Amino acid sequence: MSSSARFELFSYWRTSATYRVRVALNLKGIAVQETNVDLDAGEQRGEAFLKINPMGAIPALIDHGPGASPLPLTQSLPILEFLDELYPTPALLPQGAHARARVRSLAAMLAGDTHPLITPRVRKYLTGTGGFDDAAWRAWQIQWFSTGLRALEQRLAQEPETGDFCHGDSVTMADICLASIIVVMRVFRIEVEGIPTVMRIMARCEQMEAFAKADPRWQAGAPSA
Ligand SMILES: N[C@@H](CCC(=O)N[C@@H](CS)C(=O)NCC(=O)O)C(=O)O
Repeated sequence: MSSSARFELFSYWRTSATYRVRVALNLKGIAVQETNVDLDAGEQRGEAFLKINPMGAIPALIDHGPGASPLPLTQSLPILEFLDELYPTPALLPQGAHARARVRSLAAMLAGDTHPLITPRVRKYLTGTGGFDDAAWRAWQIQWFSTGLRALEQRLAQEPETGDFCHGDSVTMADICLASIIVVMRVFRIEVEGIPTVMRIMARCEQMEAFAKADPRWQAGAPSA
């Protein structure tokens, strides 16, 4: 890595999980050197990258700081928690055990139960072995984006802890996950109807530079960049 940045992020312009890490780094003002892994060319399944993450998925984060472990960190939510522990301000989790569990639960609905279903590896399997054509794949994407976001909408609309953001009036990792799904839906030109609270919070997030700068459209390698 040639840059003097402490962190190296293995990334690709349009990925949802990498976007989460980008937003967290931006919120905390942490410099990063990005190393491109071309998902469309299948680089995530190449021998070199599988040494970094045997799961063949990004993000992966390496801490090149003095005395830091050289082992790459993977999985966006543990990476967010790692950054939050190293750089506590602004906090990505609220105070209080119940509040923290709520935020982690909202985040997991999207990062754990929604996003993995629409990843390139699932697409590769369904359109190869599974016999899906493009229309069936698109219907699949719409099905799982809708299921996750409508369940999230129901919770956000009903639970009194919801504020300007998913939890109160400060950004948490739940907002980062919410935005990470909407930005990637835009890349695929998919819209889900009937999620007004989700879209209100998305608009609020996008007023913040940390989110705006992380948008897939502005990343190196994006079609318009
Ligand atoms: N649960 C993981 C998901 C990682 C993941 O699936 N990343 C996608 C990009 S958003 C990927 O690299 N996919 C490669 C593939 O599916 O082949 C996380 O949150 O980091």
